[in-house]
Amino acid sequence: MDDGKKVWAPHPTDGFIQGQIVDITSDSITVETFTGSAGNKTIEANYDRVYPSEDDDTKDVDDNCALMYLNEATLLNNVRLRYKRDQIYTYVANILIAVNPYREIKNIYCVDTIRHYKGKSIGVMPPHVFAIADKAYRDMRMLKESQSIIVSGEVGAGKTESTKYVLRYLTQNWGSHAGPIEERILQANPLLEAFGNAKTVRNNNSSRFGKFVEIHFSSQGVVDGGYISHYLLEKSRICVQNREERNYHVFYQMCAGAPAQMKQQLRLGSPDQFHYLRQGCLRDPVLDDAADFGVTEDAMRQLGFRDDERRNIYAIVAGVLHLGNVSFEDDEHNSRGGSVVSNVGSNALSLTSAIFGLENDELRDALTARVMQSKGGVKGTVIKVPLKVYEAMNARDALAKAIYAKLFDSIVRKINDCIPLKSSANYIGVLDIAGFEYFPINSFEQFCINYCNEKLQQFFNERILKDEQRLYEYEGLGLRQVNYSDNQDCIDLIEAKAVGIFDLLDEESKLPRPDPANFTASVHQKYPNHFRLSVPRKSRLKEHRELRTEDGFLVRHFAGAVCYQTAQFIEKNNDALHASLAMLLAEANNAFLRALFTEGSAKAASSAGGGGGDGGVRKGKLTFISIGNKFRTQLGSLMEKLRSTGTSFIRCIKPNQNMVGHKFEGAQILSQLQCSGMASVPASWVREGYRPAHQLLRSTACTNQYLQEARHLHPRMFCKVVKALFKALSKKTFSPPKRRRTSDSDSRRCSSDLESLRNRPGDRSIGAPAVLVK
Ligand code: AOV
Ligand code: MG
Repeated sequence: MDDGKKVWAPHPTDGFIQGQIVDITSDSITVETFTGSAGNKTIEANYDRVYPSEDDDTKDVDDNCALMYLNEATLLNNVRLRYKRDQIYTYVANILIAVNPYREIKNIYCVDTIRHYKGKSIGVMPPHVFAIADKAYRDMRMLKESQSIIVSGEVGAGKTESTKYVLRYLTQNWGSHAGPIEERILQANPLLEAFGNAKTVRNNNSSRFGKFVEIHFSSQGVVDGGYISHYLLEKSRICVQNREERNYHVFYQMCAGAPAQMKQQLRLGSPDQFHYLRQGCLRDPVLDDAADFGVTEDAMRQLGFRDDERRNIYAIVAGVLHLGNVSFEDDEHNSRGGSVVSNVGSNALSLTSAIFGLENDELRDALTARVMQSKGGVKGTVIKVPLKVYEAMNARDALAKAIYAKLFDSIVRKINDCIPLKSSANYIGVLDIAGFEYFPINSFEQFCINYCNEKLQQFFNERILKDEQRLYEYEGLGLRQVNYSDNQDCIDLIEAKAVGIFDLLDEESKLPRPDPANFTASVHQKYPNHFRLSVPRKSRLKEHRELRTEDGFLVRHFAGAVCYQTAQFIEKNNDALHASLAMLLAEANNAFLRALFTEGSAKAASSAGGGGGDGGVRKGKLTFISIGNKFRTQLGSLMEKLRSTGTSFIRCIKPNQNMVGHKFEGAQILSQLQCSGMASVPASWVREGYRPAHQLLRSTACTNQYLQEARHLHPRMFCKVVKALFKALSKKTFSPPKRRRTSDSDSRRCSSDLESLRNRPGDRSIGAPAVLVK
């Protein structure tokens, strides 16, 4: 590096800051920053954290690979320049970076724009989610292979919005024109969001479930139906929310927007009348609950939900709210303790019974006593054990959660019935899961969500970074390993059979008296020196004095360390409803409710059992169904599915924590780019002073320039590069690689991957070559 040349030095808030080198010692570089005339600051940094800057650092490029210097700092600067110019999308080769603008940008999603992107290769038009959707479609048609588009990013980064644009693009361009099927596929979104999204402190429309939406196409390439799979709705939210958060949107929508007659019939008032809503915040300034009720209602109508079906759904939602108002007090007439429904609660109890079609007395009994088989005496004798107030409240909450979750399942089932596949040659699936998240206190929900994000990150590594590596090998350049952080160890820690955290949790749950502290201790015992796991941070615990070290653990995820409080892991992991409540529901007069449990439970039992046979464990009258186990199985088959498709990636970036436009928090964004692997690929190219020939060949225009630049390489490297380039040029394409000494399946996969690269439909990446930087 020349003295006086512009460089990027690390900066705690901006990520990188520009300056010039003023001193170099044996282990660090001192950079004087350009912060204006008054008092230039100096920064001392490690060699490998100071990067060369582009000569013209005000010029942005569509594809980051077109930069002269490919490194984290120029990547960040490029994304920053573009964000300032309202260009929220940037490529890194075929991967799309999407920065959430947190405001409307004119015309970027309009019908005309959709039309302009149709049939265009990546790089022809400015970067866009539409271009990624189009590529998926062209790949699907050309390779006759199903495709998936994986949208990832942390909470609030814009995954759900991007997903909707992708679906809109696909349905609008290749709709059937014959039926309303594509309209229905789109309408599934507002409906799912009403029931499965909620305001959290990180996103006021946060998805509290994951989904994989498949659009199926006929052999003519026309939309022919859809299918939605959903993953793990967050159930705790139905009964409890943080003070600044809310329950699922639909509750507030009904309170605000339901027609007067429905409100009267279901006894709905303002949200503050309901215990399940009162704990959180009641209103969100951005959301219009009354208007959104209309949106939900329209969505159901357009999907083809009949009047009675909609009425049934609303009734269940209202029933859950009334159930939450059933309160208890100590039973003074019972010397053995126990509880009774309080005076205030009894009105709620009768409303709930009326809506659910239950006998008032039976519901009350089921909430305040537990049916058990007697231990001594005649075998099979059933006794009633009275419940304490807090136990009765738990029973009530468990019932509410079970009912709402089953309702959600049934809505997804119903949507799928409304978008049936007539035929399916191939599909394009879009994956939108809840993003990596951490709160001051994190529980089982965050644990599952973050585990899911680990799995996706691994898939990305596998698809992009490992493939990249294979190409290096194939081009015969003997490069060092592509540097990315393998997270297999973290995944094993969580999901490994018998010794992973999920199985340790199940182990404890199956005991007669499961104890969270035992579970936590068993985790720490199993992994005393695991890099990914440690005791919770002390500082974190100080803020919440009720926590002790043995009450949780800390996991170092790919996207950051998260402290989990394990107090409720055991109950949250158990999906089984207490026998007396389950029996009650199976006999409800409300046929819709009854069906939720008779149809749903059979399904749940079978899918949970699929996870290795230990999904359901008989424990007296109470069945234990492990949510963690079920989720692991579901994700396993999702990954299988993704591996069998071609994939495109959209990496969403959250620009700031305030959820506002025009605010670019460099350091936060840099960390997201690093975590998502976006900084890895180009960084390794730069380190080696080499850009793979396959990148270059997408645009022959830059081959000459490349050779010019390659002169700067070490002669031995130069020879290799030229050889690889000529080899590739003479064949115009790649031929399958030489057989490596790998397992059979591995090499088969490798050659089929290269095959698909070779056949990649004319995507052109406008890449100029990199130069050797050090
Ligand atoms: P997420 O899906 O990634 O979070 P969303 O897609 O819900 O995030 O985006 C959060 C908010 O950002 C939206 O409600 C919009 O206000 C805004 N937003 C996102 N993308 C755009 C865009 N392209 N244009 C304008 N505004 C946008 V989570 O589901 O919480 O992980 O669990
Ligand atoms: Mg979302």
